[in-house]
Amino acid sequence: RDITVLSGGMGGAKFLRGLLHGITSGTLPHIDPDARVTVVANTADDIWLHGLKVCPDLDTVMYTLGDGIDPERGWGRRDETWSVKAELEAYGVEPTWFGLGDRDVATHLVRTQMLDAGYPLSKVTEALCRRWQPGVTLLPMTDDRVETHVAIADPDSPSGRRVIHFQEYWVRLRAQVPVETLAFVGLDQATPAPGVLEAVNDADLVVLPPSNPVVSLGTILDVPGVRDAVRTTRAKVVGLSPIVGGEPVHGMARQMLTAIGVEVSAAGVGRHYGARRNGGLLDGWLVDESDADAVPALQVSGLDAAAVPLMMTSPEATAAMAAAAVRLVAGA
Ligand code: FO1
Ligand code: CA
Repeated sequence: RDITVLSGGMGGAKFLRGLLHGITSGTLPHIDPDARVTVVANTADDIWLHGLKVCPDLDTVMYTLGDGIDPERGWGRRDETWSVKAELEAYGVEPTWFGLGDRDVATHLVRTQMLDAGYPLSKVTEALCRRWQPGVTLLPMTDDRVETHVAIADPDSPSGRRVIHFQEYWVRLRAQVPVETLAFVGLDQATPAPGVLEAVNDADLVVLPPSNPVVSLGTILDVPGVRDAVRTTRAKVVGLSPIVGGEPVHGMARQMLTAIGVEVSAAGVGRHYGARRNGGLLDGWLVDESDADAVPALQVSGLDAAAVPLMMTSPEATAAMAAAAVRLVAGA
């Protein structure tokens, strides 16, 4: 069986670690221990900084599955040091709000050098993964440059607003101010990276993990061709809610969902993706047990839904979530 997972950064990476744990331990129904996993990762929070191309979601997945991640932060390298950051600050070079660790910088140097030499991001990612051996095929959603920008209110600006890079919104402003609009620069001109459409079309199972539905999975789905591939693949498509008990488990889903007019609830996100039999994306939608009361209404709207514990507290707990997701669509 081939499994394809569309992934953002931390939520997706954590889910993938549990999924791989479930596969290798043989606890996923109908899935062989030698099942292959392909990950299509979001690249819309990528940023150029100090002349370097930084791909946070690709690196978070690669480091997490390659056991190089800092487990406390959930991003960047373990045992990190920060001399480069301190030296840049001593020069007064902006931005100082984004931390490139010394070990992490090596990844960005290799990536940028290969991009400058003409390799596409997908080839660069393959090369980086030769070191990290993440146990999955890791694909960027596109080789083209795509960047998420966020418009926020700014009374000092003549237009009344200011547009900043997604990373500035998330890291410097900690997502503490409302989003007026989101702009996904380059997204509608982007083409899927080699292997992305095949990974969706030829899979037996496509999983939408509990990643951000707007700035992680929304951007992957909006790469022209990807959403249609998910709609029409012969694979079963199952998603796991990133909203638990009416609250985003992690990150900035509230601001982002509000900005695109989607209700911040497990049911709201499920309806946003939609049921495949009604032209949407999902065969099944898994919500947390605390959102079990949403299941009957979701089923009425055509979506097979079930409620199980959805907190990724350990690889074992996450593997159990993955098993429930497989079970939900296995019979469908
Ligand atoms: N997150 C932070 O909160 N502060 C940082 O300084 C920071 C630096 C950073 C560098 C490389 C990288 O791969 C990720 C980094 N992140 C940092 C995480 C990143 O901002 C995000 O969490 C995501 O892009 C959202 O998925
Ligand atoms: Ca992300």
